[in-house]
Amino acid sequence: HENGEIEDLEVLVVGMGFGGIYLLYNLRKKGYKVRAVEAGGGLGGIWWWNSYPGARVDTSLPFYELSDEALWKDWTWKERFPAQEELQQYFQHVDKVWNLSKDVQYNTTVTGARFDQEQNKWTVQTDVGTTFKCRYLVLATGFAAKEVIPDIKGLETFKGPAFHTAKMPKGKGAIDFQGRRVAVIGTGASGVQVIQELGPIVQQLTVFQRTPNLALPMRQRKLNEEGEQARGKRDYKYLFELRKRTTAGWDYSYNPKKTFEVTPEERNALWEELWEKGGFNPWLGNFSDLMSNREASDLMYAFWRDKVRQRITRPELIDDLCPDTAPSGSPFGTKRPSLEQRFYEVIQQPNVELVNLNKRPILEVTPTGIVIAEGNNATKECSLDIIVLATGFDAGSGSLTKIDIHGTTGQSLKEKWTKGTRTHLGIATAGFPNLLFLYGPQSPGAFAIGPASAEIQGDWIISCLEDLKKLGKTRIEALTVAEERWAKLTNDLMNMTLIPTSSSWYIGANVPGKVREATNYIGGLPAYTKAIYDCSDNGYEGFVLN
Ligand code: NA7
Repeated sequence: HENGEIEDLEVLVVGMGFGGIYLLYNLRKKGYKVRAVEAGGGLGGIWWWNSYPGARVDTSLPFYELSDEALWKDWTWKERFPAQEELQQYFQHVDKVWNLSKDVQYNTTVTGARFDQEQNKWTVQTDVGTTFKCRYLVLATGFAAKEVIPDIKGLETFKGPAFHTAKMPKGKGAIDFQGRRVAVIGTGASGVQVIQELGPIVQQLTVFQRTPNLALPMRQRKLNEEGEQARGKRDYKYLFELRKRTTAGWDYSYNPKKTFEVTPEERNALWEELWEKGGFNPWLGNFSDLMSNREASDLMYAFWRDKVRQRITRPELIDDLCPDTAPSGSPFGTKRPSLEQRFYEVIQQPNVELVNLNKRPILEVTPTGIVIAEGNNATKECSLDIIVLATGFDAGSGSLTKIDIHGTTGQSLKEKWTKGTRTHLGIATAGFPNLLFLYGPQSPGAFAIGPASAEIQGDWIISCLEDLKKLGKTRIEALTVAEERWAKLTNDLMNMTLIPTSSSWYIGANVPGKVREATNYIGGLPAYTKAIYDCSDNGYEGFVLN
């Protein structure tokens, strides 16, 4: 189609990360007239956008890939936790095998959508002028499509490149960090990765840290092609089944025992074992009360602290990196930990300065650097060439409310969710018929492995559209009472944990002014799968079909 022309589709999928890709391919296979739009220039969602040095997934293989044998049989991974470049190659492989790009309009951002009640169809506007008409609009825009840009005085006056980690210039105009003076603001997962990568190559790195990261060892390693991968692939079918049946999509769940049920020797033995395994093992393979019992969390914090302190050779950094007790707003386990490779060594390099923002806050950004308060009314300007904002995302709802969507009530989605997100099963919301979310807020989304969440929800959405077709219906809408129930459930589950005591994006606490509520359903993949299929088995309970 040409720009400006309206395409009349059964389904328009927005976003080509794992979720959108899975849906586009499988709906097309079933004969649907379906197309996709993607804001980026290629497939991969966050793996297209996040191209900062060191960007790497925190989920190991084979759990972080699609389960179709046609895709994995001829694909070989090089590392246990692949970097963005390798993930990009994987998505190109998926594109080739599944032949997706012919149905994707790239470099196109959906700006708004209106529901036509006469026809039960959506009209969808984009920033390039193309308009789509579709029966069902599926937003697979991911949990991290809206960046958090800190409100720092003078930021816009900086002369050099200043960008969020998800928006680093690519291709022509790409950034050369070699020998430059660089600032990184934020020490979350993205910050840790970019810091440990840049430290060794830049002239000077200044790290602005608000809260120390309770980073865990990644234990990265190369995968041996013939032996290890070929052997591993014999288990793939079993592993892909298994990932649907564990809480977060791994081949393990929490240890059924509680922290204080075992002897100190048993406890330490398990912790040492999990520490050696690396990855999220010390978090998601830990005792079952790690995230609900503050004493358990604090004891695990002490274990973590002592491990990290063994690597600190500059004692003046101990309080900033691994203080005696868990940092405020960050009990162990309540934030998604980063997986580090050599972060604690890099942060201690002579060319790296750690600025603890609680002691030395940023006063302003000038055209040439960042001015910080040094105490006793003294200030200091850090001279800089480049500023990297590793300041995170308006997770979950932010990816959806940034689109100007109007359903049947006159209220936009953003207006509807001002006082709190409301969805039925994390998939739909009242007043917005035929609008479906994949990997959206109040779904397992980012609290479970991405491809596993996406496939579980994607399969359900497909079976839902198939049922509607069989029943001769053209409209599905969530009921208010059902979404109130689901919001209560997702928040009740979250409130059973310590997460609400943290400043994590899991409860929207990282965005000033955002409602504090569960951004994800944390009841685990098996319980979620049961909930969505109980709903459809009971005649789409909580929805009205017309
Ligand atoms: P995160 O994990 O939300 O980290 C953001 C970091 O930025 C974190 O250290 C924040 O400190 C810091 N931050 C945010 N706003 C500010 C301001 N205004 N000033 C200073 N520092 C600030 O985002 P990531 O991109 O690292 O990771 C997101 C997810 O992607 C991650 O969980 C993985 O799933 C992959 P804070 O801790 O809030 O004090």
